[in-house]
Amino acid sequence: MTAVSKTPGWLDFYHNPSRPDFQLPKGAVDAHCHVFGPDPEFPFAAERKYTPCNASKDDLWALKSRLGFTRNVIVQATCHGSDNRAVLDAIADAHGLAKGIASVEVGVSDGELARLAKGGIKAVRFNFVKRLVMPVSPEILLPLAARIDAAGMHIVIYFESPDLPALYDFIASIPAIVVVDHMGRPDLSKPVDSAEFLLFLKLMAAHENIWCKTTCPERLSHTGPPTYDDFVPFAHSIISQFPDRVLWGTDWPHPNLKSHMPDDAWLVDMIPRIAPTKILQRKLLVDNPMRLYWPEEGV
Ligand code: 0GY
Repeated sequence: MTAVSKTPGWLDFYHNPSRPDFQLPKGAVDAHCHVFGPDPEFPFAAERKYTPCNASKDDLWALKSRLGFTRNVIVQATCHGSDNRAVLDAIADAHGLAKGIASVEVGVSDGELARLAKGGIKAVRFNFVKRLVMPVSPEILLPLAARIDAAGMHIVIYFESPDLPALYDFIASIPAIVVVDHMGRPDLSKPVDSAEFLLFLKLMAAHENIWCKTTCPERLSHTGPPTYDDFVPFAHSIISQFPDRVLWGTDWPHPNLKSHMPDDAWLVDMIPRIAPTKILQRKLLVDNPMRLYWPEEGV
């Protein structure tokens, strides 16, 4: 079978990233990353909105050791639809050092949810980003959220900040842990005390089951690489207010970036700027992800 062609203009991940200046704490978790294919072993879904480069589990393990991480949480990317085999294969290859976030059809059976949980899947992602998927309505997702919770998993949710007002009540009503991707994608050109970002902080303050990934300077920043200065006040605000409900990840291999591809070491070197103390760094990178994804380790 011949490999499929990448989306025109697709930026491949950065090969041979630098070693970061910031030394990660022992046992650090990259809690948001993906694998793409490799196609044709793990073919991309017919309904995908983009065709990426291949980015295999072995490429991910090489990045992990280059940057100094110990564990990964691998998020099913939309280019694989609800076929979670590439993520499950990576988890099985990681000897306990990787867990996963799946995507499922709304009609998924309880048996399939149990199978995913047994394979190391810890959550199901609800995606409301219209350029990536056809979003499913909250009324349909609520009963599914209850079934996911019953299967011992939580919810990861991806949306863009203009959609938060419409999704607010739905997110607030989910009867399980909810992890919001990329801080709900705030507009970093607005002030950190803009109504939009304050609404997100209000959501987190009001609901102790809601967590957040302080991820994606490379995706959200307007000031740009390598220091992504406008990202810092937003991520720092969340980490300082909710230090026990924040996670960090690389987002490697950075799907759909248009302007540049970061050297992943730049992203790691952002960490002491958004989490300036050793205590915050340990919560962000070790204690919180371990509690959520490896509770059996009792860290
Ligand atoms: C991300 C971001 C994106 C893509 C996906 O599943 C995906 O295709 O997550 C994006 O394009 O914003 O979370 O890595």
